[in-house]
Amino acid sequence: MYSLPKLPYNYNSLEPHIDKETMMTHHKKHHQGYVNKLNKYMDKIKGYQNNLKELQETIESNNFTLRNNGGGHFNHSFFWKCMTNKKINIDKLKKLQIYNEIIKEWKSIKNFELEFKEKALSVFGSGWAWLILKNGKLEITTTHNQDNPLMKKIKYIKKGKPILGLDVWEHAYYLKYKNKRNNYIDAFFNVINWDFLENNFIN
Ligand code: MN3
Repeated sequence: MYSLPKLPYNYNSLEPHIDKETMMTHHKKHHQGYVNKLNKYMDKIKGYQNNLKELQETIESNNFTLRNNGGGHFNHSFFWKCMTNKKINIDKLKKLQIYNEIIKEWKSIKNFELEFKEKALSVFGSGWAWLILKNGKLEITTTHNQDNPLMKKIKYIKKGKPILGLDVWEHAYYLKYKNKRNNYIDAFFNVINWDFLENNFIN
């Protein structure tokens, strides 16, 4: 069974950038909802373990259940770790391999943020913006709904290893930022967990 991971900080830790109310609803209602639906689905297919034909049919007819809720659980578990309330100082940041790789690709963190923001704003409706590692190179891409760059069988997705992910569903920002996804993305840049990115990049 899948379970809701604990946040690595308190609900109010990311304020003023990401507010407590949004974090609570996002974690306890939205993420929990994906976990519940995923478990319900796993429970359902467990009953079919002795009937392969029925199992196959159930998986195929419930493809979106698995894709949306499995994706939702993975993406949110990843997203919480992309953020932190601990500020990193510039000297330490400059020592990180991910920092130097971003500079190599975009010349400055500002340029990187501009492109990331542009892509995140381009998501129509609900989805995610990602920094991925593809064939040893950093790229920025987006996905719809709860899809992610690890989903191998879905054609439109640019595949790669997620390094950073940003939830741009309205539920991630509407309480504080209303329709201003723009301001939410700027706020997100203040709480990026560079140590987590470094870890994703190296390992
Ligand atoms: Mn979300």
